[in-house]
Formats: sequence, structure tokens, C-alpha cells
Amino acid sequence: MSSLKHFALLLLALLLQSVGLLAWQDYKDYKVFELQAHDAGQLKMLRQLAREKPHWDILGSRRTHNGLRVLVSPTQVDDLLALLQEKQLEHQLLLDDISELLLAQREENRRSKLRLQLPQIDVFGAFYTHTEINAYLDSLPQRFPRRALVKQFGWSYERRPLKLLTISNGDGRSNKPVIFIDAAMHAREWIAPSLALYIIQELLEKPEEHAELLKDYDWIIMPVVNADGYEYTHTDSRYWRKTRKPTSDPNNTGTDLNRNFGYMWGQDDGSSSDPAEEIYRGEHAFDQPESQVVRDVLLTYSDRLTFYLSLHSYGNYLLLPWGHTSELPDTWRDLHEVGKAGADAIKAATGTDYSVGCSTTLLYEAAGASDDYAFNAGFPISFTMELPAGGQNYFDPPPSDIDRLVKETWIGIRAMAQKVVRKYPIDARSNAP
Ligand code: 0X9
Ligand code: ZN
Repeated sequence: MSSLKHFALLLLALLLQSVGLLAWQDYKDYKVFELQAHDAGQLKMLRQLAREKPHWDILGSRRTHNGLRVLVSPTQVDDLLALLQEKQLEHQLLLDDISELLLAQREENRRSKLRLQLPQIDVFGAFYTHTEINAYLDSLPQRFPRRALVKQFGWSYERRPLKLLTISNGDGRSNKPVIFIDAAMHAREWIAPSLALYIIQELLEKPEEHAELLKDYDWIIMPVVNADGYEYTHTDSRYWRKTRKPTSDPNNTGTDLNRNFGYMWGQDDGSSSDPAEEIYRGEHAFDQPESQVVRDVLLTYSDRLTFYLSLHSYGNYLLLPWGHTSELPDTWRDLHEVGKAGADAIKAATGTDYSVGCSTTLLYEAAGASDDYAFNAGFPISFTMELPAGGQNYFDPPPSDIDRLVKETWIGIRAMAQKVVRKYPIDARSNAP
């Protein structure tokens, strides 16, 4: 970056700070290392290290490359390097100071939002906050009176209203089966709510094109589940994952919502009882208001819900149950057929590869996630979709990548939904599944 540009960014930061707008953790001199594993044993060791060193921010295993990226503060670098040497682990410094990148991204996002006034949004131009997304959702019933309905299902821990949108074709028929999509259960996975907004626009603005998807099905979309955590990534700490509810440990805030659901909750593999860890599961199942809300939505529509899809990033996966065991459900062929329809459609359209398969086998064991809960609650098709990585640190694609990523992913989701509505036509559904 030129020194002039750097200076301008610095000035901006100082200005924001002086007017009190910046609780922002600037990540000054935070470094990103890539650690390489050469065999399954080393990969296991890396993942174990990630758990033992919760103060290292593990940006997720680089799933296709047997590695792991780690974000560390300048004070932790020596500790990390000593350990890497001791364990003889190959590593590479990818970024010496992440702060410039984050500041530039914030600035790009901010500038892009100036072009429109809320409740109008430009999905491709910027990442929106929870408050902005709610303002947009609230504007839709007026624009699409017979087709869009906003409901609030509860509050986040910090008292943010948790809203979801029901989209129908406006034919007045009630009690249609439901496709339910949620996003941002993990705060830093910003591409997921952007995709949810794009899906909303596609379905509302192009009803003819998507007539088959809406004929016998309603769509319920919740763009931001972890409202507090997501807001926190915009205001304070870009790589926050968990919620913002305090834990029993005064030094550690937040619970991993995707370990807090009440099915097989508490299994130690892939979830933790330690509030310091990123995969902390909470004191009890559903002790987070946000997971309660998703549970309540699932239960409210339980006799109508056919397809549950939870949007996450990253890794190019379509993950089917179970996540708590590598044993496959009896109906895995049905699930696989739907997932494969999505992966094939994406591959044909853009060449991007997605892997389809059991969560535990493809990724890792992790109990207490929403997909397993939904599947166990009786919804025949339940998936977690991991969108592609973006940006320097996987979770931070720049706004300029939103267009490509959301359009590509929608092609897959549309194909999956098409498969679902054909596989479970409304008549067959009254007897089965
Ligand atoms: O670990 C998670 O919660 C998900 N991956 S992420 O990188 N977005 O955090 C995967 C969840 C897969 N589902 C289950 N394990 N049940
Ligand atoms: Zn996630």
C-alpha cells in the first residue's frame, strides 16, 4: 500500500476514534501463519494444538490442503514459533500485519453503502449489519404485500429483534410445506447473510422464473441468527465466531451456537465445555436465546418443514447428517441425491467443486449443531452448506467478491430446492415422509 494511502487510512481511523465510533480491535501487527500437516497424524496434532491454544485464533483448517491458518497477536508470536520448532511443523508467514487489510476492507464497505439509502440495499456492493438487514426486511411487506411477511421470533441476548421473512407466491394457500434457510450462526461468516439477502431478492423479484419453487412451498429465511456476534464483527472484532452472552468464566464471552442445539448435545468430540474455546457448547443445550429461536422456528413449522439449510463458510461442502457420528442415516441416499443436484449444478455453471457427504466423515465430528437437530426433529432433508473461502483469511471475501459467490451458490441452492419440491410433492407429503 502506498504511504499516502496508508496515511489517509490512518487519519480516517483517528477521526473515527476521536468521535467515539471506534471500539474496533484494529489487529495491529497481528500475523497470519499457515501451518502445514504432511500426514493425518500431523493434521490431528494441529487440530489438537488449536484446541489447547484458544488464545490463538484458528481461522479454520485449510480443509483442502491439510493445513491450518492461525491469527496471532504480536505478543504470542514467539510462543507459536517455539512450539512449531519443537514439533517440527512446517509453517509460513502469510501476513505480517493484518490491520491494514481490515481497515481497507472496512473502508470499501463503508464507501459502497453511501450509494444507497436504507432500507434500500445493494447486496453485491457491501456487507450489511444486522440493524441494516432488519430495516431492509421490514420494508419488504410494503413492497410485496401478498408475498412477504416479516415475523419476529424472539430477542438476542443483547435484545436485538430476531426476525425472519416468509416468502410465498401470494396465491393465498396456507400451510404449504416449508424450506427454511438460516445464516450467520457464526458471526464472522459474512458471506452467508449476503447470500440469504440475494435469495430473498431472487424469490421476490423474479416470481415467474422461480414459479416452480414457490408453487407448493413457502420459503422462510433468517439472514442473521447470531445477531449480537455478527454486529460485534462489524463494530469490534472481525473474526468473532460465538455469541455475546457472558459465560461462567469472566474472561470468556460467548457460546458456539452450532454446538448448543439439544440433540446429542454435550459430546466431547468436536464440542467443548471450556468457555475459552471457539467450540464452547454452553452450560446446557439451548441456553442461548438465538438457538432457542431457531429451535422454535423449527418446531413451529415441524409438520410443514421439508428442507432445512444452514448457511456457513467456508470449505465448499454440502454436509448431510450426521455431524455427531459417522454412522449414516437410513435415508442418506435421499439426502445425497439432493446435495448432489446442488453440487452438479454449481459445477456445470462455474466449474467450482463442492463435496457432498456426511458431516463427520467429510469434515469432523461435532455434536449439538442445528442440522442434526433439524434432521432428528423429522425434516427429511437437512444440510449445512459451507460456502467458498474468500479474502486473505477465508472468512473475509472483499465486497467485490459478493456478486460471484452469491450467484454461484444460489445456482446450487435452486437446484437442491427443485429436487426437493419434485421429490416431495405436496400430495405425497400428506402421507410421507
Ligand atoms: O463447525 C461447524 O459448526 C461448521 N463449520 S464452520 O467452519 N462454519 O464452523 C460445520 C457444521 C457441520 N454440522 C455438524 N457437525 N453437525
Ligand atoms: Zn460456521
